[in-house]
Amino acid sequence: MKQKIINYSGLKGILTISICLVASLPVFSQTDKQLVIGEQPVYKVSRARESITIDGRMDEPGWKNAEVQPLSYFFRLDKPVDRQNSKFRMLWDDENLYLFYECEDTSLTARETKFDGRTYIDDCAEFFVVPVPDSIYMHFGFEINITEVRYDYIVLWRYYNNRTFFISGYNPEYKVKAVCEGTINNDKDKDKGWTMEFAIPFTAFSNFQNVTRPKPGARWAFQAVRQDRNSVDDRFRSTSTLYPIYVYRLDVHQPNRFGLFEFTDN
Ligand SMILES: [Ca+2]
Ligand SMILES: [Ca+2]
Ligand SMILES: [Ca+2]
Repeated sequence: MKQKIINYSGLKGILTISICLVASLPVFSQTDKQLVIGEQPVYKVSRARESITIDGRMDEPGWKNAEVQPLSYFFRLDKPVDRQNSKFRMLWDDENLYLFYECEDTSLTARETKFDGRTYIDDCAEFFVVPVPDSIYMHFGFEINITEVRYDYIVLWRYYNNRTFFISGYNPEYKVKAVCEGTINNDKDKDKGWTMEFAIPFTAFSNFQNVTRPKPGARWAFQAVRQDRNSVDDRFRSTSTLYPIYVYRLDVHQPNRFGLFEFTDN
């Protein structure tokens, strides 16, 4: 069977992915007990009843209706200061997925200024998603630092010779806004934290989203991650995740550790 996996056309990098990709790549079933230790909880995504303004603030009443989950699985912890709390929320409507990250942070730090650069070394919100209810070897990734520098890509996890490939030429349209309480890149003072609000249109997933259309009851696989860097001169950062990482240490992209979210009408 001839497979067309990814085709970029024009400057916008319009993505087309054939359904063959889903059928042909190896799949970890969410119910495969050999691969999944315990059942991952399903995040229930409430509907946004009114328009959401992407301003980094939770002023809209809809956010009060969103399920709140802590990013409570920490790794790469060095000092107690590295264990800072984060909360994750998500909503949806007919056009968009909305994300909200709310993070305590005593030291706001972000150095990357280059689009598609190493934002993940900074204070950074990360979201990995694939519009199917299974952990396949491919996902879409969004990693935005607190100065709103974007790194977006498609991951092909351990795709060839056990190597993982990041296709950074994927540059979808979406909105993101961060609000910082404190001073960025000043180690001398004590900051309060940051928030980040996203609207990712379903069109960012191109025709892939037709596999499991957003509607009540539909489930997609995902992971939410926060990177926490606390020193301007040291690239060390701690990491916290919504779902646990416990097979390949430090690899937040391992797809069989993703959880699921479910679109609801609530
Ligand atoms: Ca808002
Ligand atoms: Ca990109
Ligand atoms: Ca920090």
